[in-house]
Amino acid sequence: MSETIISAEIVEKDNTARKPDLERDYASLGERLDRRGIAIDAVRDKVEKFAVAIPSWGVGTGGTRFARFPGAGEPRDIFDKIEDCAVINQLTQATPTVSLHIPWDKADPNRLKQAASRFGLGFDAMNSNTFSDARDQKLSYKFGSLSHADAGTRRQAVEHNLECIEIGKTLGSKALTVWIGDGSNFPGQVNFAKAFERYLDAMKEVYAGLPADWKLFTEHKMYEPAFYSTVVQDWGTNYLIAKELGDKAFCLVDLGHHAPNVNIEMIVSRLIQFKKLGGFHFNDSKYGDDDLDAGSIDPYRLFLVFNELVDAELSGVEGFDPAHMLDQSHNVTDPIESLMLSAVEVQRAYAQALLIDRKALEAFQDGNDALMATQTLKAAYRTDVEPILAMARLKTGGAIDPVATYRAAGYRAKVAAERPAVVGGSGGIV
Ligand SMILES: [Mn+2]
Repeated sequence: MSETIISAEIVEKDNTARKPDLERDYASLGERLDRRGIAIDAVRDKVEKFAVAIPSWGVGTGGTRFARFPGAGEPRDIFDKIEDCAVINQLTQATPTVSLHIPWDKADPNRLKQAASRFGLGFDAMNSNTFSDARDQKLSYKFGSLSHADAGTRRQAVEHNLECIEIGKTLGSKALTVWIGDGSNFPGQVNFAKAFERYLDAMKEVYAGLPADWKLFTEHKMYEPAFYSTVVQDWGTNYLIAKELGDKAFCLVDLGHHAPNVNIEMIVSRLIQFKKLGGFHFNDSKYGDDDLDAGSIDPYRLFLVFNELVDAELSGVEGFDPAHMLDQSHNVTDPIESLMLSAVEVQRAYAQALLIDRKALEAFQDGNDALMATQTLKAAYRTDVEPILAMARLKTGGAIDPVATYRAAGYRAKVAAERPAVVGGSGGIV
């Protein structure tokens, strides 16, 4: 039995008060879904099994390019971060794994493994960092890493990625996510083709170091920190990379890494169709890589992404098994609260997508009934699935209302007393 951080009595007390209303809401929704030919318990079962990984860097205050305003009780190191992640999973029962960033989270892998398993947590994809310079680093990444003009710098970046794989092997991770900040700020600064060629050559060495049962995720991003050109700037380039590297290489879609108004759900569909969808960094954005909470700006877009995912799941696309991770930065909210709600938002989009009448949708598509086709999606999206999500949490030992229980437990005040404020910190936005 794994340890819990929030006392069971507090969770129980809050759940007991909310349970009668939840049961009524669940029964009422069950009846309405039944009329649509949907068994509510089957949807709840699927939601219970749905998991999304927490990024270790997400539990600290991220800040922006301009300033960082540290919150109370911020994690001092990866072990504090693991405790915060344990709280998120205890209350939501949706986040059983943590995604680490090296070197930010560097520590004895065996100690890390122990610390996580105390709370029943595992490790998701490892993330390498060649977009900033570590304190004792020999060569700088100021002008790039895996695509750097200098062979020594590229070698150093390759070695770092291989080290991430080594650490991940001990932790039980099964994937490496690579995002680089390489690119240029001015026209003419970089030769596009040569830089991409150097990147591919370096990534081939990283790929060669992957264990047989691992996956390699490459993450594209349109701009920032490079503001003129980025080596891995879009899903097309990302697809070329995955194709070039081999069967264990897949594309990772960070929802905030596209131009405004780009049809992300169609990108997802294309990557599924050509067996190169590796997974997601869920977040939301209004303008750029805003790293806002999942579903906070455009929940319909999140739903439309899940429409594609559920379509693939139900049609049994071979090898379809995308990784789900959050990737957010929190400047004005308690990171634990934001991450709990984001995990729930991702689950919500999944549950809503499970309610789509796919037979009817297909008939409307084939019959060119645009109005009814789009209404079929809306009917599922408009359904308030909260009782399903809450019941899934209650059944698995979580909180009916995670934020309310978290606040009642006074966790933030408790850790604020135990963890002295840190200067600087190791947050980041990727
Ligand atoms: Mn990301």
